[in-house]
Amino acid sequence: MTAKQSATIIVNGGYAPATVILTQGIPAELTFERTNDAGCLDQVHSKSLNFNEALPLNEPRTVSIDTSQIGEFSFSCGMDMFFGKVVVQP
Ligand SMILES: [Cu+2]
Repeated sequence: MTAKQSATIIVNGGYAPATVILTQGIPAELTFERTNDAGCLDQVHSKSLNFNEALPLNEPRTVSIDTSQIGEFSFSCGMDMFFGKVVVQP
């Protein structure tokens, strides 16, 4: 059994990938790496996933994701223009 799951999201005019699939109950980390200076993507936040991070250019930032509940949880840029989501499945 995997002890941990992680994913890296490249922030470059949007989120790539924009959807991350995680397995319920396994501790998870998401790393955001902003590689482009455009727009308001210098911040990423999610109310449902309980994080709010500044993303300095080319400085990866990692957040922990609660995978205790199944569902879809969105995150977005500081101005809620660009969206991505985490899908937690059984
Ligand atoms: Cu934005």
